[in-house]
Amino acid sequence: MLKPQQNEFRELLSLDGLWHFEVVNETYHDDISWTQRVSSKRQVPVPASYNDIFLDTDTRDHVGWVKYQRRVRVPASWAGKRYFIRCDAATHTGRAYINEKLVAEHEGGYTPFDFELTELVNAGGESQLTVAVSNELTFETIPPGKIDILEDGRKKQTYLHDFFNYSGLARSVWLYALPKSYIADATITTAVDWNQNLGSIKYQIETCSDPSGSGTDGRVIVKDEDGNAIAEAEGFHGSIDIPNPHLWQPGAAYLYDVVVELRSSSDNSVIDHYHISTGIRTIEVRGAQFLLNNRPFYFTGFGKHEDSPIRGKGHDTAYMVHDFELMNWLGANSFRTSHYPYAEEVLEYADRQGIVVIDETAAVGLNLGVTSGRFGYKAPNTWEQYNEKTRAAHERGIRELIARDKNHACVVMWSIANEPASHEEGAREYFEPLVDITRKLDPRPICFANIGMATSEKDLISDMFDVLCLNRYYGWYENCGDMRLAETHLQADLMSWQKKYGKPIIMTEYGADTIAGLHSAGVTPWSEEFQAKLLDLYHRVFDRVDAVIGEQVWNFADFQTSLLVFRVDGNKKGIFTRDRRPKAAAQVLRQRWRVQGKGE
Ligand code: GCB
Repeated sequence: MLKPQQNEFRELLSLDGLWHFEVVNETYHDDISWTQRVSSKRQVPVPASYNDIFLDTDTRDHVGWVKYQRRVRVPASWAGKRYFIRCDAATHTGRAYINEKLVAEHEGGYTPFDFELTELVNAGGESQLTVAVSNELTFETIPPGKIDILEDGRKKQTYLHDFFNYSGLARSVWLYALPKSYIADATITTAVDWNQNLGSIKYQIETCSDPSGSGTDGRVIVKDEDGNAIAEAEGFHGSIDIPNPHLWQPGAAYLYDVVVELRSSSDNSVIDHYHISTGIRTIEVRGAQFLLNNRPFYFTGFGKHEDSPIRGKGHDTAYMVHDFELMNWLGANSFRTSHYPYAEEVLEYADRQGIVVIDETAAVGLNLGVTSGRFGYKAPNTWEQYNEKTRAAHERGIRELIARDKNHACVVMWSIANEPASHEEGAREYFEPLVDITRKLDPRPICFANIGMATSEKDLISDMFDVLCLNRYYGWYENCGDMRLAETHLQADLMSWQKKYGKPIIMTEYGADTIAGLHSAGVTPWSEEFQAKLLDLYHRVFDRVDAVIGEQVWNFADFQTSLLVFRVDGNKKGIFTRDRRPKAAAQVLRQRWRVQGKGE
């Protein structure tokens, strides 16, 4: 699961660019057609969701498979190495073929998969790479969805989240080479003994050995930010002391370079190495406080989305850096990767910038009551509709998220679901094993984002989690436009959680849809004034409730949704428009977080 790197032992080539592209017609199913040559007349950029690239709605709203194809040449100089391809994401199911051979299949649209080419293509040789991608969501996938057949025979995908089901190869694809014996995985955890001001870096290395090669040893070297080696240790696992550590702090990141080495036992020569940027910091939930480096931390920031015009969920470095600049301008110190794991580059950048991340799985929409409530019919019990396969997919999602992101200093908590039906019978049985698995995999605190209908009296699972993350829409979905009722209800709600659990509370969603440029002296919903005033109201209430240790506004920017009568070209709860222009509410946040220093 280690992200590929380039160094003197490892090679890395990008396969990004234009790929040949075809929407798969439902009628072909035999194996040959999957790998037939795709015409070069239609090409699509990678990385990008394909939906908004073209102008026809048949492509945009296609339900099922599409094919991406290109030629891949393995450099002749890679002879004697092992080489692989990695798709950083294929949303939601990916199948890879080398020439006619199926070589990989992966479910889960936001985590990577790799496959080996060594035995299939000679160094110096060329082959055809086809990646088929399906966007279908069912009751057995995460996130879940449902496919109906329309009266004219077309498939229609519905799902239980509002963001648009962007599909395709939205992240990079890589060709990379490793030495025959290599470092397969490394897990780093850090601790600090506050009495002695002594930091420690614990490590565990997994290797993959060449059966015909000599034995191997592990070694770890820690370098400071200036590149000076300051400590080292021998062995595949151990702990390294760092006296007077330079801490990774929110807003002031410091990253040690942990160099993991694989050496030959016979002559001690280095066979492979891998660099892990490591921040030394501690995380602890104590009573109703969230301690970062032994000091109470207050989260300010957003629920975000990977979403931008034209490229959909395609990773874009320019948007990423600009988004972080905007967050910094407001004084935001954190965000949640609502509602799926984001591109790894985003976490690397958050590590570097000292931005705190709540890292979420793609388990959004495990709640049949949400839409039915809105349309006024009674939904069946959620947990009777989902089954063991849903839970297995959810478990895989948790495992892959933690395997991918465990070494990031920025990740301070795992969110294992957004707005599940935590108040319906069966929720506890569904979540208990998932909580156990998450805790076994990693020591970080865990949470899920709670929906308003699962009140403190009705919710059945919150005692199993470390932090209460609440999504609330008083003044918008409830008591729309009524600021007085919104304030009373919000306060009563927060107080009831504080009283019942005594755990820290983060408001992980609050906000109102707002049309940029719509103004109203009477402060009516949808206007910029209303959004600004509503945020003020929430902040007043947060400051009255001791257990509230964070506020993340919904959403950082406007984003595209599926077609719904109450969404005009998307969800407009952004503090920024989709092209990142600030609405008036940005000044409310800037005043509170940057000028008054809430969260510092
Ligand atoms: C929610 C969801 C989020 C939606 C938001 C809204 O509770 O968690 O995904 O976008 O409400 O604006 O409706």
